Amino acid sequence: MLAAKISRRTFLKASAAAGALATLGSGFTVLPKVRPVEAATEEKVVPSICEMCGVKCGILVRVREGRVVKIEGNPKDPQANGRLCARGNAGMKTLYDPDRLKSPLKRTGEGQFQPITWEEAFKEIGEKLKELRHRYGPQSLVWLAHPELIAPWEKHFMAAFGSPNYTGHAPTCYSSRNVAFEQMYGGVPGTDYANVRYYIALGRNLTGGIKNPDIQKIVAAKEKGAKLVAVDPRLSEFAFFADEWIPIRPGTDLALILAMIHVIINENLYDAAFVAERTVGFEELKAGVTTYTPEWAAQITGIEASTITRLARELAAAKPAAVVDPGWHAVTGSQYFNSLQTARAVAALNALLGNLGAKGGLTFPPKIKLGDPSPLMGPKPQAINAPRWDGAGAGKWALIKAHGMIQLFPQRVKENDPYPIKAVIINHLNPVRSCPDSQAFIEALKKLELVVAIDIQMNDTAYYAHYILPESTYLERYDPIMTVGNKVILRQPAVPPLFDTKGGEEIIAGLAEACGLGEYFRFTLEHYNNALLAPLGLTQEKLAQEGVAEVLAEKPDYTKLNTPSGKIELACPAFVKVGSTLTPAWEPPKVQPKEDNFRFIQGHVPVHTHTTTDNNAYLMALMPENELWIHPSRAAKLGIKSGDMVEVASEVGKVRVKARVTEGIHPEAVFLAHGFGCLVPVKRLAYNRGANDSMLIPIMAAPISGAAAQCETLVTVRKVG
Ligand SMILES: Nc1nc2c(c(=O)[nH]1)N[C@H]1C(S)=C(S)[C@@H](COP(=O)(O)OP(=O)(O)OC[C@H]3O[C@@H](n4cnc5c(=O)[nH]c(N)nc54)[C@H](O)[C@@H]3O)O[C@H]1N2
Ligand SMILES: Nc1nc2c(c(=O)[nH]1)N[C@H]1C(S)=C(S)[C@@H](COP(=O)(O)OP(=O)(O)OC[C@H]3O[C@@H](n4cnc5c(=O)[nH]c(N)nc54)[C@H](O)[C@@H]3O)O[C@H]1N2
Ligand code: SF4
Ligand SMILES: [Mo]
Repeated sequence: MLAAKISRRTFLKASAAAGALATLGSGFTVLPKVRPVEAATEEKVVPSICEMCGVKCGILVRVREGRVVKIEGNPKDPQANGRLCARGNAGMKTLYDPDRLKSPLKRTGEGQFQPITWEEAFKEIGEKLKELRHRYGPQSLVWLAHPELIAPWEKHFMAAFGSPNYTGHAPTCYSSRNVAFEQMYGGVPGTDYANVRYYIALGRNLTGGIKNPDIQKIVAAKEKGAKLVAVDPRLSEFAFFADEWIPIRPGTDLALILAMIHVIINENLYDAAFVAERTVGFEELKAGVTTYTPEWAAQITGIEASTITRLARELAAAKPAAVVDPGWHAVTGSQYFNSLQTARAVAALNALLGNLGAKGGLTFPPKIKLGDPSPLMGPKPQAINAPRWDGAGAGKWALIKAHGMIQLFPQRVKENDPYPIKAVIINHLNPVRSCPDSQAFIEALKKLELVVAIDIQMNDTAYYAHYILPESTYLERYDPIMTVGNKVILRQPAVPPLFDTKGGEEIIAGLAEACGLGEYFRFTLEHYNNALLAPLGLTQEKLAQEGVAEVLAEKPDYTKLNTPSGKIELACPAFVKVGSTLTPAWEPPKVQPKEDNFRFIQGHVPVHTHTTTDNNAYLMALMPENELWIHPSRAAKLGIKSGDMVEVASEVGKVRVKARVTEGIHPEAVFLAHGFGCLVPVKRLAYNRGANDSMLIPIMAAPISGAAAQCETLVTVRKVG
């Protein structure tokens, strides 16, 4: 049984130093046991934070003779709990990747770069930024990032520069889920996975789109007898692990959830006391779902009406330790035009179960009161009047100020709309492959007067930059502190930088100095961390010893939510103001495949992180390329067998990739794992391995949430070899 195999011991002992591989039947891959590293007198153990994905588990880094020899989970860290996933274990190969960026680079031609000094790089970038600000105004600079621990520094730089254009990756990931829960619950709750008794995942692939702490908890819940249901058009890693797999027609989860609400209200299975005390708008919700019967939903979803009714009854019977996962990326996050309505329906259904704040239900994290570093951070930046480049936060996009619409960047650059964008700084992000339409993004980068990429490796986006500034990896640098639950955690270097790289804070302060904004950055990262830690009686130095400290945290008050009514808004006027319905309502997905084409769906895999790990030797040994999943009934008609090369084509691009014929995919869809098909020859392991999904996806913005809706893409498939 998988649950037994992913034991604490396996996680702890799994080491990236292993050569041989063990693959569990689910496709969830862990590395086998190896000899424990022998304690040597000179060995030091540095507690720090993993950055092989955004989850940031606590790690213990073993260093011998100045070299990292092993990375383990920190048992004191609430996320790692002593264990790491395959990617966390493989971090050494990112540190010691021979293809890493080793010094600042300046572009000299297509794919050609020359090493320059940091002084030269800062000076030349600073002069260009000053010139562009003078000619086009500060809003002509956009900063794109996957916001990480350094994000407050990036935002401070942009505020000092006078540009409103700091933009994260949200619409390619979680915008719809966040907008729904922010408006209805006042924030996005997590799930108490450890204690859940009945759990439904709408495409939330817990064992594939991994969050280390959650996977450990859901395994524990399963061991205690929880029932796990995976709704997914694909036999995902979680569908394999769960008790029941419901292979839904893609894009139709909204109908399933609306019908479950219908059943739970009609059969009086909801938590009436909770609904009366903690929600508003129940009568409107009830009236809104009268026509959404299981029979209606069966026709749309392809799931039998009796199954829908059974799932609703089983879920309600387990309340309040019963949850439909709010999700992350896929269905409720950003992949469909109706993702926002789906997330709203999920939020409403959970409320009917009365699970907010209950054991095994939805939870908000406790809050730690940190200090205010702003007195250190120079003069108060002037107010900015220019609108954002992407329009987020105004008019029909009023609800997405914090999320933006990064995917529109190529169009806005091309059209000089709403004003000329002339320069971009891109940190910890690879939009050429993580945003839709890779080719359009490349064209936009070529049009700009200044492109600066900050990364640890030459990614597909940096390849088009005028300047590349190499950041030290997470094993070589400090970062702003982070908090999880009631703990504060520090990232600190395990080894000094191997090459001529700098920490993010030095890069940002260096850029600021060079464009005349030095007065905003007359403080060090240690000053900054100490200011945050001051109320807790801690300093960076003290925290460095164990890497983790437990502190006092304020428990959330579920009786007073951060919504206009202070309660869960089942009927939510905020959505009406931006042109939507008061309560969750059916909206079909944007596109519908026919007999000669497919819906193109994508997702993440257990042993890689997006496009970040495609040159990591250990992880590439585990999974070197992706394959196109196609159903046997469709493959037969197209004469396609497993292993054949196929061409996949959409309205914006074409890719070639191997086919994998499998019953584990809905016949109307084909699936490709995200994160392959690197376009840059410098990354020797990654280059041209598998196919780049983003090449096929047109640029879109779903109504209200602005989500990128990557799965609203139609493709044709033909055999080419
Ligand atoms: N078609 C399609 N597109 C998708 C997805 C999908 O499933 N399908 N998934 C979406 C999702 S959920 C997300 S979150 C986004 C992610 O999209 P991105 O945020 O662009 O993530 P990556 O593609 O991994 O690129 C991250 C970059 O950060 C760099 N990096 C890693 N560590 C460091 C560091 O310590 N410092 C610096 N400066 N850089 C570092 C890596 O080398 C890499 O170049 O992609 C989205 N795009
Ligand atoms: N190993 C690993 N872990 C990761 C990441 C990673 O890249 N690698 N990325 C991290 C990030 S940034 C994120 S956002 C999360 C993402 O975590 P998830 O949101 O759980 O992961 P995705 O891979 O985006 O999920 C896609 C699943 O949704 C299914 N799906 C597609 N269309 C539909 C549909 O219409 N209905 C239903 N019910 N299912 C559908 C797909 O088949 C796939 O199994 O993972 C995080 N953890
Ligand atoms: S989930 Fe895995 S890769 Fe992500 S931070 Fe944790 S150990 Fe590292
Ligand atoms: Mo994501």
